[in-house]
Amino acid sequence: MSTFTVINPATEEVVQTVPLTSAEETDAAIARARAALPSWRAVAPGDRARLLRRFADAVDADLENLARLEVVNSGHTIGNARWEAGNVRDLLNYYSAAPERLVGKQIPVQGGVNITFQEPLGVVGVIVPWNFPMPIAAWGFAPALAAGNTVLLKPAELTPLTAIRIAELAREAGIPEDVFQVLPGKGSVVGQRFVTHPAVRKVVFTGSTEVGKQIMAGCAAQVKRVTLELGGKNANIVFADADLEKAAATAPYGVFDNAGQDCCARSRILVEASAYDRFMELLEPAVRGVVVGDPGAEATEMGPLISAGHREKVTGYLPDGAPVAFRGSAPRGSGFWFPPTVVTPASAGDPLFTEEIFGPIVAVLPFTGEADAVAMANDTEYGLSGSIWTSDLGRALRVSRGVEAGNLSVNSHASVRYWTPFGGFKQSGLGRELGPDAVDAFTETKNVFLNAEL
Ligand code: TAP
Repeated sequence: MSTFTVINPATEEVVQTVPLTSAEETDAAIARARAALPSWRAVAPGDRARLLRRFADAVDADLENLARLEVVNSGHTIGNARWEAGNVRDLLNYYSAAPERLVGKQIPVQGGVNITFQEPLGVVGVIVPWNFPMPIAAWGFAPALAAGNTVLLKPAELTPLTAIRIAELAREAGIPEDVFQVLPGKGSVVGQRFVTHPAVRKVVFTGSTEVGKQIMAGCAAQVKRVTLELGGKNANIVFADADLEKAAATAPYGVFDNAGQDCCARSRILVEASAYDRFMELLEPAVRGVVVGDPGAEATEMGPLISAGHREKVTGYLPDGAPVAFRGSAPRGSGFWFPPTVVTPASAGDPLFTEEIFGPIVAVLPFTGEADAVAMANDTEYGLSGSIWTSDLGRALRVSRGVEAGNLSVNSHASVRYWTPFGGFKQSGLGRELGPDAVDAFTETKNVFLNAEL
């Protein structure tokens, strides 16, 4: 049996060894998930709702344990990790209201009655990346289960521990074993079977745009439903009329949270030319003030990168002579540390300004006027999130409508709330997760006409 050794990214110590699911074991799990469908669908709506609420309660009771597991496995700060476990609980509670509300329509027709049903899709495969193991898993499994589907969850090979624990909690709460299964393993093995196995009716994928394209192409062979949440190179647009102190004080947290390993990271800062010097003056102490260190300590604001390989990739963006303006601090010694770094590329074509680095590097460039800001923000294949800092409400609305991205914030960097929709424009993704309509993405609409004139 092949295994994966989980390493604590803050210490480089071995945490534990996890068995990897083989292709044959994946097929067996898919068969069990398929066999479990009729009985899961048949659970009365109120009972399915109750089971999801019990699952939420079990997560809540285990919140500190889940958070500590994430600190050790992923290097997330304890504050973030508690929020992430709480997000799983909140999603389960929110979507536990769905089973009794999966209403159809009665549409007037001649000679009978026409009604619609929201039918579950069947077996759903959820493929999760390593950057937010808990929330991204629950964004898929909570609405999918609520809609009456059975779910197979593949955590990232690097970060399986919280997913394994969440599966145990589901069982404790009474969710049948085959209704929700967690399969730690490789994307090229387990994830690939989700794409190619005909019994899996939908794939929910979050990760790189490159792999997302392969998943979409693979799903096309079976016209398989697919939701994609992919990369981002998001713009934080700061106008001269903004509260510059607040914009500069918050900008580091808009990009360096989770060590920049966030598809919503505002990794491009566009500053109106007339405010550029003042903004940079304010940004420097804010960046130097980010507390980087032991992710388990309450005061820590940024932990390490996920792995040695990833740190190497991020470091590759800063060769000798790279346009580094200033940097924060990071511990030395063991751990995959990388200090918060601000760069000022010479042009908007620099890879520092165009590529998703997925680390704590932010590129700053000036712009002149609203149209230039929107054009620069949109000059990317991505379109996930972004921020607009201004004191002019009309401008805030105009720029919000002009930027091609799915999730924008004005005078804020908040992108994610479980009750509002989330997803990308352009190559940042396909479909939406979260919010009131997420359950629709896990159902098919069936139309039935009943002839009243026989
Ligand atoms: P990906 O390779 O895209 O991995 C994401 C998930 O997909 C993992 O669970 C992975 O499994 C699985 N996977 C990989 N190849 C697959 C395939 N052929 N079929 C089915 N599933 C497959 O991302 P990564 O290697 O972790 O990170 C690479 C870069 O992607 C990062 O540096 C970053 O730029 C970007 N990224 C973006 C996001 C978001 S949220 N947009 C998240 C993570 C990474 P295993 O890795 O376990 O084998």
